[in-house]
Amino acid sequence: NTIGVIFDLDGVIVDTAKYHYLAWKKLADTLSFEFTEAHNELLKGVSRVRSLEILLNIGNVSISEEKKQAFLTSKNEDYLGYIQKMNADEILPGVHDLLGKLDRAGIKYALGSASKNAPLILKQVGLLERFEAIVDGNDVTKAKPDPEVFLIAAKKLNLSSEKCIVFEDAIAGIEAANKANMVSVGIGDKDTLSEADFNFNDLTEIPDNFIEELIKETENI
Ligand code: B16
Ligand code: MG
Repeated sequence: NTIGVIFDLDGVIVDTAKYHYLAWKKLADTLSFEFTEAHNELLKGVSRVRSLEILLNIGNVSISEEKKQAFLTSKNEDYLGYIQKMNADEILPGVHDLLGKLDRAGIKYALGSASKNAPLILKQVGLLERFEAIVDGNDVTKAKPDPEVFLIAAKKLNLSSEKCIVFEDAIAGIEAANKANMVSVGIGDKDTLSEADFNFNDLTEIPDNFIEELIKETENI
């Protein structure tokens, strides 16, 4: 009678949004329109293909399907250049403590990310072996806010949805967790993530007894 945890990657475990931004900005530069960090917020938690569509909308650019594919490839090549330089220093505050606590409590955790590069990023920062299961952009047909990614993760953890707690930094991710009937924990701005069951600015703010309390609460489910 236990629970499981599902972590989003970008914005919860590491901050890869800054590298996505640099790579998308380079593309916007070649297309001669402005792409700001505020624009980049719209791409958080969103799939690569959808991100390109949003970006092209911002620039009011319409291009052929062929060209889109070429842009997706070159953006990802630029992005890979950044993530290949990542190391354990880029793990966000509170991650080590929380994973350690879960390990000691015997609570399993999985990754539920939209990124097709998730395994590489986890390998770079030395966390690949820690996760019981990794579900990423390669495993899903429907992107967040569809709950598919988290439902597959729950299955891999051998747990029912109600027993899973999702840590997410994106609105689409909180929506996905709620749709999956999981406990949603918003990491970041409380007003932006107001749909979450719980809110914290970052993982260091999670109280010591948070997980224990959730175990008690879900005991009767
Ligand atoms: P890729 P997450 C998401 O990761 C990012 O937040 C989002 O900005 C990105 O477009 C998406 O992954 C796809 O990434 O191009 O590497 O497949 O937050 O779901 O861990
Ligand atoms: Mg995220």
